[in-house]
Amino acid sequence: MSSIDKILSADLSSLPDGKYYRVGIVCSEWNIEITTAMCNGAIKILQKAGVDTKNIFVCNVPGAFELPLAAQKIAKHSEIDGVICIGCVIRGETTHYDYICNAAATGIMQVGLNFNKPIIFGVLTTENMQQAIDRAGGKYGNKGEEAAYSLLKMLA
Ligand code: INI
Repeated sequence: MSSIDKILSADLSSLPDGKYYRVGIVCSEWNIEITTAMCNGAIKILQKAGVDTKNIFVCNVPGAFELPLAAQKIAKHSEIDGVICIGCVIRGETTHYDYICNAAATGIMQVGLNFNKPIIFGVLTTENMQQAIDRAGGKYGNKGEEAAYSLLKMLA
């Protein structure tokens, strides 16, 4: 069973119709193999839902800490319906991890509340690289796909 089947309980017809949506994706470059896999997963689900490829706007930021500002810049455009923020923070040996995770989570939520639009938290916060691999197309699915599904549900 693919990860999308797991998310949707094998009912692919339950994806909301995304034909008229315009979506931003902000993808962090830290742990780029992971975030690229998640970003591709998100795009795949948006396209499967009918979102026109020309209505998916992807931009990159250096790290998860920068996700809220970029999401805000995209969300302020009235024609954008929602934004997916994708990142991967892997715990190191300092509290740096906590600061980045907290800032990203709080900032992303704040942008959604400020603009009254869904801004999706597609950020992996893991103990190690293996846990990230497992969630970026591995044994626990692809959290980028789930982020896109969450956005579509919120828009619907
Ligand atoms: N950014 C991440 O997205 N993931 C990480 O694992 C990470 N680590 O480990 O430090 C990380 N740091 C960079 C941070 O997001 C900012 O880009 C940087 O602090 C500049 O503001």
